[in-house]
Amino acid sequence: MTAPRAGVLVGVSLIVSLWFASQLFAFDTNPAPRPNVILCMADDMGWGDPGFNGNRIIKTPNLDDMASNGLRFDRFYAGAPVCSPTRGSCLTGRHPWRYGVWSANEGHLRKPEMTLAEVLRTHGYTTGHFGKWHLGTLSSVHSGKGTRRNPQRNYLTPGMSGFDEWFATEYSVPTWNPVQDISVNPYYHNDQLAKENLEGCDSRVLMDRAIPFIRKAVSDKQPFLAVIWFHAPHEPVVAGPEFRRLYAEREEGEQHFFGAITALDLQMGRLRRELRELGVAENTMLWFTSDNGPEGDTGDKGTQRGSAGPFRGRKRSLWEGGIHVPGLLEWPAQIASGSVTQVPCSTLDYYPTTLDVLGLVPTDQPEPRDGVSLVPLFAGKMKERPVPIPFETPGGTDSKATRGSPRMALVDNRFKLLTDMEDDDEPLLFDLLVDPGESINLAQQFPDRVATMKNVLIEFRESCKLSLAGRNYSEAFAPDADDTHPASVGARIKKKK
Ligand SMILES: [Ca+2]
Repeated sequence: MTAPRAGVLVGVSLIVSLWFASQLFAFDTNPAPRPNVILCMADDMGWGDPGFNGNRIIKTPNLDDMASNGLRFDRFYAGAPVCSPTRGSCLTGRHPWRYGVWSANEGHLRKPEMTLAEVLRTHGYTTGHFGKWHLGTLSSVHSGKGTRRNPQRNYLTPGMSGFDEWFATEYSVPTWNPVQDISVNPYYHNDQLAKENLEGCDSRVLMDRAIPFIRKAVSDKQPFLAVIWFHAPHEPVVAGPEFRRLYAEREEGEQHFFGAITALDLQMGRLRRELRELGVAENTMLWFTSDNGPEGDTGDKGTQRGSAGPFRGRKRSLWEGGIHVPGLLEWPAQIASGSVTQVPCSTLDYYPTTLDVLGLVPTDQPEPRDGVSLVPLFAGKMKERPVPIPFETPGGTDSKATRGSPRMALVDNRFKLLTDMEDDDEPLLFDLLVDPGESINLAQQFPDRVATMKNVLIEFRESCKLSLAGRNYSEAFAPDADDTHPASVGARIKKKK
């Protein structure tokens, strides 16, 4: 898609979305029973992969139905262009560079960080985590990553992060027959090695554990938080025969990739049906997103078939294709069907939004938070995002790590700045409303805007360094050698290339 054509489409849908915003949002500010919260996330699903974002090949009927029954975010951002840091942003509302989760399989969710599960549990919720974890090792003496991952330093399970029940892997597994070698990267169920019901579709395997957790919560009349992080469609992408058959006319790599997404979609349909049958669908906030853009450099080989839609770049880059991901919220009690928004929103917003919905203001949470509450958006009162969304990832324009994108970015309601933050840097400024493909650099045209946005990033980076040093915690915290901000150590960046 060329940039001008995309610009026209964005313009038209902006008008439509503003109409929806004024007509269809109906947030009820009266106290209601505490909603259940389910955070669902695909792994490496591109913005252009689901049907609700225009894909006409990959079958996602359940996600499409969820989109038409709830709120579709047309500008939803993952907290980072790779797995682990985005996952940290979901659970804390804080940028992952505040606590040393620089990239995939690096760092861990520090104990003094307060997670959404910890807050909700202290307010009567039961909490469960199902699927990929990626925020720490699940054993203090073993990581399947071998010498690249210190299991003792990074030992941090969902159970240590506020989850009552958890069924999780440390990192990615095949999307079919997920446990290839139980001694390398197993599923754990509450600290115990899982040994049963691990065959076939991984999306079903993990939903087989999430659904009994939800049933029990409903039976116990307890509100619940369920975090459901699918492994699909991350590599190794394998679809079972019944899913490959749906795409029999396609190349083998496509059969697996498309089939793995349809298998995930089937489980989303199963989950939504279960919520209806249990009578809790009405007041459950059911979120769906992806942790970063699609894998691969070109998307045209093997099983790396994800689509970034009209956007430039893919996973690992701070181009839109790396961070601009599918976003949905279904919550019939508060969100009218057919709602659409183009206000930029982020996985950073889950935490502050949930606390705002419940009217919770914990006194002991680390500040600052980088996300915002979306409750005003639900109420039709948030026409623009009040603060921009900051990004930083290891690499830079000359690095393979970011596939040629600069290492920092700032997204506001209209503009996006990308910069390496070097003295001889040539910053990039794009008007995302007319140029979502990031092809026309406006930096020389708007030097004041560039300077203002760069200053926000400078302040953000300094703030992250204070967080990293433990300054946001009420308890004493001693950072170790791995807690060094990458921008402070030039050699570390070069090593990552
Ligand atoms: Ca990922």
